[in-house]
Amino acid sequence: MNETRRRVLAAIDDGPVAGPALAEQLEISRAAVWKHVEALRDAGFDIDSNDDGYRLASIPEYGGPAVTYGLDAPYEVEFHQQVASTNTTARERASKGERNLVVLADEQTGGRGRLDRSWEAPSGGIYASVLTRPSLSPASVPLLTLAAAVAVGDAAREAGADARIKWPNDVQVGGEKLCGILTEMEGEADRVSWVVVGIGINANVAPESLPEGATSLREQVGDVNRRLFTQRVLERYHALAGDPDAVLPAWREATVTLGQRVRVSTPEREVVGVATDIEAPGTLLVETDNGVERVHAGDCEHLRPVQD
Ligand code: BT5
Repeated sequence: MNETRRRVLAAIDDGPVAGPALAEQLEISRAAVWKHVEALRDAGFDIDSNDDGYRLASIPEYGGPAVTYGLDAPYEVEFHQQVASTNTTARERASKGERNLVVLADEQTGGRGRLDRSWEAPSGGIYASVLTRPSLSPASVPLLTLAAAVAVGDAAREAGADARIKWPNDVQVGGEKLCGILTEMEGEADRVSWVVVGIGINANVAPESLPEGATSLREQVGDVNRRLFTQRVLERYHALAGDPDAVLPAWREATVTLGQRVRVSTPEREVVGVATDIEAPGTLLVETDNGVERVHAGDCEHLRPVQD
């Protein structure tokens, strides 16, 4: 949303504000005020106008302008009712030089997981890919995946779900998957060019439309306000991405993996033991029979504790 439109909305939020006063406040012509108001109405904002002036009556339920409105993070939001994969679209935007963009969709027809797996993304979920160009080395990028998991976990707990993070990239409730994260990037050895953090949240979707082992916010706590939920996730993600030292402590607080017996599978090996801690940028420490092993990436299974 352009800056003037943002300011128009802020000004008429507690309205009414008369047209001439608005024009003066924003230092634009009265005709320009009218043009912006019409554009905002087209975007779904309900703006009353009468003799007293303009007043914001309601905002759209969901979509790009709705999520951008009042968002405390520097992202533009590009919304699609349906798209193949928000990560793929965000990568295309990255190749055109864009930054600080969130590609958001109601539904994906070709949602992607890690390692060419697919992600079921029926209408009603939250599918968001955050494109940024951080001053980070590629080696530090896994921290952003953790930051996204913390952000979703916090938002889900605020909504009443008992959400916990499973290393490295899942948010679960009661062992069932609520959210997955797919981080993609391009860069040189010592500097990232762009990063896309793709976040898939089973929000207002029926569990029957999801694979086995998945759950949704609808199932756990009932439907949520997707506009507010998405804003909370983006705001928390943005704050953590700008404060990397805060990520690991927040992650430790919210994870279910630490203290568990785990089996971590990577293409090269399998590590079994007790997950004891996490190190930057996202390395899991596993206490095995042969000492501590460090695992940088992989699929993690929580095992039942050994019975005595
Ligand atoms: C992930 O992969 O969990 C990453 C998922 C990222 C999805 C987001 S949506 C927005 C953005 N655009 C995209 O195209 N992708 C990102 P992974 O850890 O590999 O888990 C994939 C596995 O999770 C699948 O093989 C299924 O077993 C399972 N799965 C598929 N859809 C699911 C869903 N909706 N809920 C829970 N589990 C699901």
